[in-house]
Amino acid sequence: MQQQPAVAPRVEALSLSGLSTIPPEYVRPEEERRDLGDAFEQARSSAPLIPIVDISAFDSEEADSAAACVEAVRAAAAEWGVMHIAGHGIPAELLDRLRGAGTAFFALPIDAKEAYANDPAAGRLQGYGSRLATNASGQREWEDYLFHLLHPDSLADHALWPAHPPDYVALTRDFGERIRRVASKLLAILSLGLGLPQETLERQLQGTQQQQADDCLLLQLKINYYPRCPQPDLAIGVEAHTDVSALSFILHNGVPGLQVHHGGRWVTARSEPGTIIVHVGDALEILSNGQYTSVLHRGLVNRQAVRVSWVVFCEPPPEAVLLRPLPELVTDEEPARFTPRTFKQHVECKVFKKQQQQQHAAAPTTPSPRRQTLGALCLCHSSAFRHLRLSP
Ligand SMILES: O=C(O)CCC(=O)C(=O)O
Repeated sequence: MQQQPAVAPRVEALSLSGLSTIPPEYVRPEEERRDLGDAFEQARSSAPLIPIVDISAFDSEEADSAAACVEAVRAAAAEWGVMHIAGHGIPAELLDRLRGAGTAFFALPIDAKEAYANDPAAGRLQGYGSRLATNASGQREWEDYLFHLLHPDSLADHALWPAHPPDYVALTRDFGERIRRVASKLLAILSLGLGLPQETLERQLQGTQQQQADDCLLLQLKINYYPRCPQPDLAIGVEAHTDVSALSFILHNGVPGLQVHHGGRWVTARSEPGTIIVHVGDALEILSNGQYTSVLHRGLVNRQAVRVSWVVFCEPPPEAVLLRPLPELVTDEEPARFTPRTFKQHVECKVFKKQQQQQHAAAPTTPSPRRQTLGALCLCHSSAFRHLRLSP
């Protein structure tokens, strides 16, 4: 049997080669292709709009404004599982410079970026990478990425962060501290939205290690780089999944591509200048006993422009927290909808379920031994593999 390379080919190199048809491993299964398409065309189609919520109103002296803000966030988290937040307090200039720094890293020649290459099979998940197929059918996604821990700073390995551009580390660290504060504010608002004291969700997510000097909520940054694709009807940038995180924050370079599933259809996120997109992830859906929705989403590609997105996953510590519906929300009428699990166990269960689905779908083909090994490795490292993308 032919050995596959341990390092996935960079999608950027494929795109720059000027190919007119994409390699078969990037062609998605027929049932998934039915509603794929060029992101620019999909963005033009009329659709309901993802809610925009101004969270600065939460700090208003007027109780009515703060209450209206809580209700708007609650409704968006419950009905959509996604919202654009305005009034987040992160200066537009910092966001622009952050985008500039990530873009400058990806503008480096591929060889220079390879100095930061990760190696998921060896357990090195941080760094520059392209997703290797871990599924039985061997399909890949049309993207390269840079992934690293962002916060707490004491746990971040700055040697893995790009040295070029020179302001990457300072800007990204500043952004991490600020997004951490936005996460706290949103968790307070979302706690009130459940009718609970505002510290409830954050306290629950921090877990038993809360007395430690380090913040126990982890932020992971993934910069997605989606090159131009000659056949966007056949490929996908990021396959449909819900995030395992509590909350995820997304910035992008204004090129459309993100789609969320709402009301039985895919809705393309618009560019809403000055806002940050926030997703509810699995951890929050579990704590809220399903009152908040972990949003199913995916990333489309297009023919004409490179898309870059910055995703920050805000997660509980892997083992110190038991994720289960908050007892205050469990009643005879609303029994617990989720089995108690640590975050790590939740991720492992999701991987296992996904592998079973894929093996079932691929039957009667038996997955190659290499893929089984990779799958097992991913399982082993799944607690660190937090950007894991899986359909529910
Ligand atoms: O690029 C985007 O907007 C979304 C990316 C995403 O969902 C992911 O990387 O998990």
